[in-house]
Amino acid sequence: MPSNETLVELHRQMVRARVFEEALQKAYMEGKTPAFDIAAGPIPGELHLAAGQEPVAAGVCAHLRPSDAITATHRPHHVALAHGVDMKKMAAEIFGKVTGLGHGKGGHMHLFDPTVNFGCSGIIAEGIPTAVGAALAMKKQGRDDVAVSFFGEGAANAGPFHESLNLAALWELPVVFVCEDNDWAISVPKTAATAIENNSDRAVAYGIPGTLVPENDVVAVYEAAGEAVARARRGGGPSLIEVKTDRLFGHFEGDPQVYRTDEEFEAMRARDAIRRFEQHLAANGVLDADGAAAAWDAARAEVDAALEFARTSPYPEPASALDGVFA
Ligand SMILES: Cc1ncc(C[n+]2csc(CCOP(=O)(O)OP(=O)(O)O)c2C)c(N)n1
Repeated sequence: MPSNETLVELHRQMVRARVFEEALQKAYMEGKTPAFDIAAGPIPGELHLAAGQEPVAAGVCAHLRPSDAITATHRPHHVALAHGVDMKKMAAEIFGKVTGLGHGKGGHMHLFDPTVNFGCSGIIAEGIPTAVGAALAMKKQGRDDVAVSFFGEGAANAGPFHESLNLAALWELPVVFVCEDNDWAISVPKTAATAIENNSDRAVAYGIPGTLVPENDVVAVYEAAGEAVARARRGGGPSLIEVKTDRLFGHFEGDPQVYRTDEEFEAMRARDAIRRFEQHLAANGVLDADGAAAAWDAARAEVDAALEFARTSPYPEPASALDGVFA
């Protein structure tokens, strides 16, 4: 069981991610309506939000340090924040500004922060073999760092998932594979894409441990990840974790979500992982309502400052368009 201090930190990280994404959601729609114009407004292009999936990021990243490597997906914000990526630089990148992590050239699906070894990609399953490569480097260099790859249940049906687990198992690499099963790959439900109910069962095919976290519960994720990260650090090789989580918003902002029912939305909102965790913390005397409210207030202040930094930063100069481009 995590200490009370850790529980409060898990809560803080989840709240930061939720507030950040709700603010982005609002900013994203500026100028894009009435007829949805994806190129308009301060955040042009697609935006994929992970609201609802905060327990996965907070529970796993609580065990990591900056020298550990993370690969995330097109839905990366909750993981980036939990791993210590600077919120201001991240916001600026999402707004396409020169003060951003990638000088405004990557956007929200391509956030890279070498100071904490964080990367992500809009290419499905791309980060899985990349994490295996990072883990191979760590092993060859004799470090006790670990690589963690976050990916969706849709990505678990792609070839790179299987090849990565196979090699990581064979070479006993320090990598933890974390599947965020939010049940949807865009508009395709998991049941329409695979006969496997729990991807954690696939671990057995590669001779590595597989753990199912059946609820979107940050403490359960923390416990499962703690074991997997410790095993990887002590040279015990890779493991696979699948967490049943919730994608509260659309696949991307502007997604009409005609493929989901009202009942599904109601059920998801009723079991919101942050609110349920707050009830748990209050019932156990860890954090009362005032303490929880203070965490939301602090997150709002941090997010306001980050978005203000992003909005007031300049765009890159056109003359710098080819800087940093491989030719
Ligand atoms: C190689 C590749 N194929 C297809 C796509 C288009 N695409 C973007 S997101 C997505 C679904 C991903 O679903 P999942 O892995 O479950 O992640 P989630 O969106 O639920 O977080 C697809 C097919 C892509 N980006 N890359």
